[in-house]
Amino acid sequence: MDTIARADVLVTSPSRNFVTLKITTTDGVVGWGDATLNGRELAVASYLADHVVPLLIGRDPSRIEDMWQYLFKGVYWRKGPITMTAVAAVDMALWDIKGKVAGLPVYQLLGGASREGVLVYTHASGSDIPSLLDDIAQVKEHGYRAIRAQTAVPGVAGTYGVKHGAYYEPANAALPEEQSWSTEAYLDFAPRYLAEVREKFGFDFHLLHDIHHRLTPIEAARFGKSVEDLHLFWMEDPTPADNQESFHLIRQHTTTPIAVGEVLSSIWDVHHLITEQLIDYVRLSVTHAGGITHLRRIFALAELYQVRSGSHGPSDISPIGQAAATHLDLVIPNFGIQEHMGYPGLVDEVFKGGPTYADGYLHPGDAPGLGIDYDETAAATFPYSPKYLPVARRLDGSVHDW
Ligand code: CS2
Ligand code: MG
Repeated sequence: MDTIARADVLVTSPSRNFVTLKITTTDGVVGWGDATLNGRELAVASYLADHVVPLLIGRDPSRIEDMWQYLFKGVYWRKGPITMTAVAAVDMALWDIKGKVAGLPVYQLLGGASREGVLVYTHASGSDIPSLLDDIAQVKEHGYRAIRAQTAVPGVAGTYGVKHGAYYEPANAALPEEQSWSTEAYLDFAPRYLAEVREKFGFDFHLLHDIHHRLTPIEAARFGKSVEDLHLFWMEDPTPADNQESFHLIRQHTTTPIAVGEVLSSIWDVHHLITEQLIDYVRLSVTHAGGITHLRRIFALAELYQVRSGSHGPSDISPIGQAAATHLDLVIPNFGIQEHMGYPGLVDEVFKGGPTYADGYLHPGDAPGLGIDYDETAAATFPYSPKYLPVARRLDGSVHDW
């Protein structure tokens, strides 16, 4: 019987940090899993190397569900982003191996394609309204049918979501940068710039906006109401979802669709949001929510309540995680949209292959497994470099939600 012969945890930083799990079987089949958790990369690397790798050796790589249960229930300390990212990496690597052994792409193992391609949204941003409008024009030229729009807020230094140079990367400093925040300025400005976007470009594309947990429920309700005639595809993370109940308040006031999930990692973090129909899109990622096995279960629950998927796909999920997401997206009946932020140039020196983009859609391709490779020699030339997400402070100096 083919068993797991070894597992290696690899950390590389081609412009930003990525953690990768490589599982090798006694038959020499290699599976890749993404274990990247922005700003906490080494915690997941240690969890895997110190506590998970020793458990894998000698096990049957074909028993994906059993391995998932073993690593989730068997460890006693379940859930949480570190654990669920580590479990996700093992899960992804085992699906990759299963596909390679079967000679089939993972989406075929999951039930086959339900659609021709995966609708994606990408980012546009600007330091002011004219530069946002220019950025949207450029993004539209690349064929994107869905665009997330963010602009710096006047009087607020370092607003979330705005590029500094050619590329937007929120984890930008060896110690967390401190940025400022004013809810009043944001609530006054954001609806106005989103209205200008619709005025200039019309309604024939999906417009998204990320609030990044900055509002209270009643503020989010006011925001949602004020942009209703702009027909946003969604407002993302209007308020922190630690208290799932609080979304009832937002729902009572606005029909603007709501997307939540990027900082959450298990079905228990979203089950109330889903079963009470408090959100329209569930945005957990394969990488942070226990892999294909667990995210598929979350999407199946969501389907019963007409909640669609909208998976998180920023540059801090590696191309392996993005490939795994694309396979799942192609199959599930309640797919909504997939984030496709793209990567800075050096990343494709390490990660080879993966989904292809054309005309607003991604496709995972038909190579066996996840369809992506990792160049270990290239990766070794990019050593880990600590990079943290910023911290937000209100104008009076107190800490705000990031
Ligand atoms: C985000 C991210 O993609 C998104 O919607 O909110 O940019 C997020 O800030 C990072 O993934 C944090 O790790
Ligand atoms: Mg977001």
